[in-house]
Amino acid sequence: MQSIRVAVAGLGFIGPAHIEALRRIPGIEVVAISDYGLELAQAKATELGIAQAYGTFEELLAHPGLDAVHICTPNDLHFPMAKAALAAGLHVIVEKPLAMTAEQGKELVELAHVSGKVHAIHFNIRYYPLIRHMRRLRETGELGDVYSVIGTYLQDWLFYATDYNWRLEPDRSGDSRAIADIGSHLLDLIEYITGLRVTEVMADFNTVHPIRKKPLKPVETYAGKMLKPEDYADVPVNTEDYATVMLRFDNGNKGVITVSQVAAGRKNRINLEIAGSKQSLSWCSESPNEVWIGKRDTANQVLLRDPSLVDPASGKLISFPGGHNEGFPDTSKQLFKEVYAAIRAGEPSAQPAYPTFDDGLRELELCDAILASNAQQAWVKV
Ligand code: SOE
Repeated sequence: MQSIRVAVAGLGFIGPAHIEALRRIPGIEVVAISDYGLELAQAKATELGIAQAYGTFEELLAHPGLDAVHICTPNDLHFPMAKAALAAGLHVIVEKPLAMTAEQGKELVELAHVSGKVHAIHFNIRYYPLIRHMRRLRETGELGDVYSVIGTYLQDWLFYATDYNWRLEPDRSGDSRAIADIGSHLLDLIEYITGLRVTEVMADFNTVHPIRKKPLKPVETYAGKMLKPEDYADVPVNTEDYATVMLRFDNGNKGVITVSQVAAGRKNRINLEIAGSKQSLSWCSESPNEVWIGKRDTANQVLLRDPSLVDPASGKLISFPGGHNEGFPDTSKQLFKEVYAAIRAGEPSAQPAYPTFDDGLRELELCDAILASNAQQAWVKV
């Protein structure tokens, strides 16, 4: 089988996770990487066992015989890099958020559609098998009509004023932080599982640390927790540490999400509570191999991830028997398996099962409406 040759740009927190996932899929070879400057890129390439390192994205794109590129750089680089990669005739996989604004997102969607290339966004949380099982319960009518959705996404890696990261800098991360960074996952999951569309939002943000202490040397995502307090610079921060957003759905019912990156003890915890007219579903990313099924008239149930207990569409995302738990790293492997099946076919599938730039644009449009609602302290239509 001819190897698919892949390049990865950006080797901070998630880039190496992409590489690890790609290496678990037969027929894919990660042949080159790029990062900020040749020295850093070469160090990362040596550490990861990648043959070729480049100090610029332009050089990476010029690597001979590439088929696809993964863009895992800070948010401000997603748009220019994805645009250049499509122009270079590559299949493109971008980390979320797709871009900094819906306007940039719209341009990328148009370019991607015209290119005929596979375009995907790393909404990997969809690929916990029981997330797809929850969607199937809704599609088959077993959930019933959705009465309400309550979602939370809580972290503590930015808990201290001395926790610092590029996501705190609007020119690199965008005008929203917690909503764009983790709220995007939560809203994507809600619309993916329920099939509903959010039509209006009412948002209220809070910046718990309006002044943060910026360490005077680079810090990778999550690594800030390892630093000892010493020579920091005071930096004003105006993006949200916390947000609650009330939601109105196109079926007339409602929901609410809360995201926070300053919730001590919650490391990376997504919790979904979906109430249907026939039963309720509840799922938590800290125990992703089980889903709670709530009943009015009989005992509640807990379903454990097991290929024999879910339908084939969800079973496709399960590599190990029941009880042999799968987790965060497996979600990227399962997502890339579906993306690379399309790449191996040479073109996007007509109805992609994987999240595309169109899904990335959807989150940017939701984020823009949420930002406007918080600014106006009023309901805003999406
Ligand atoms: C930081 O909040 C982060 O790395 C997000 O950017 C990722 O999308 C999420 O999967 C884990 O947390």
